[in-house]
Amino acid sequence: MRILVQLTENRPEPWVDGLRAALPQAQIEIWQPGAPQADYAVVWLPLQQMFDEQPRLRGIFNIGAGVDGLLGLRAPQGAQIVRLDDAGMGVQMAEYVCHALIRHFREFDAYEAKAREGQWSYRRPRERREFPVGILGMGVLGQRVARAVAQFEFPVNGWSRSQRQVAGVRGFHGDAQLDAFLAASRVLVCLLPLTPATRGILRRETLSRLQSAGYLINVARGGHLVQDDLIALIDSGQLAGATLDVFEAEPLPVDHPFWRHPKITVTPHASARTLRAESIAQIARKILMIERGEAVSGVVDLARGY
Ligand code: NDP
Ligand code: OXD
Repeated sequence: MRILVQLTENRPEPWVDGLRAALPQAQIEIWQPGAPQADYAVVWLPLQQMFDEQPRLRGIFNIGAGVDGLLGLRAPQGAQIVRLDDAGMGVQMAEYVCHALIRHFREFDAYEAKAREGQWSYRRPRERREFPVGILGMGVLGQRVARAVAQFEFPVNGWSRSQRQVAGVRGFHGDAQLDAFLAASRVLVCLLPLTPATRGILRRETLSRLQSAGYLINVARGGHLVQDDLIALIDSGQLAGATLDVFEAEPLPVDHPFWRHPKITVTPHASARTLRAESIAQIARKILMIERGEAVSGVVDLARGY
């Protein structure tokens, strides 16, 4: 079995070493133009040239959960595209979202500002029932986040494409129920894949349907958000603020207004990092399953976009 590794924005060598240790029977190399035909590829933002040159690929493993970087490409016909399925990202995402939510709900930013001035000053306790959390995208990560948020006893709403029943979550699905979902939510968490159907979903029209003083946590993709609409809604007081981990252009340009906005918290696409050891173990396990003719989870439907 032959495996090629082609990673943009990531060093391929540690992946090659890890894959060789996990699959000693396989021949594993960094892809170069003209490489011999392989069975599997491990990729991040792959080049069309590799797909064109490798028509015999049977599996293409994306080292992230989001496959938006592959959507414009023509993959070899017989290849299943497989994304990371949690692989240690779920718990990180749960930490990140709970931190952002609780920091906002408990007003820790205001406490920190007072502490910097040496001031001992209380804030009025807020009611968590007045902070229902709406999660856009109830897949692997959305469900993990919903579970963590529910542990802190916030009401949780979830929105997905198909109908889903998740314990402790009020479920909404499809475009027809989006408005009702937004109206039932005050804190909005975006955990959708970026597809033609979801691009720009965080815009004036949708964000202004949130309960008053709404708050946005975007941990999915920058392309979900219409940036100017967010700033206008915060500046007008309709939204209380936002925590943003992902941006249309990454790194976020140094002169971007998000960096300095007092009600926007920015992190550098760090909410759930790909963990190499977990990811390699998952990919190796799935390659062996495909070799045995078994079905694997996390197979992407390119027509659907995720
Ligand atoms: P999944 O594919 O498991 O879940 C996607 C969810 O979105 C599903 O519930 C799906 O609905 C729903 N969905 C998709 N399209 C629509 C639509 N048009 N309308 C309504 N619901 C829709 O993905 P993951 O949970 O694993 O990951 C989600 C995203 O998180 C990734 O695509 C990636 O962009 C982002 N991400 C960001 C990271 C970061 O560091 N910031 C790290 C990892 C991921 P249904 O259940 O019906 O299929
Ligand atoms: C991912 C990411 O999609 O890191 O996994 O953003």
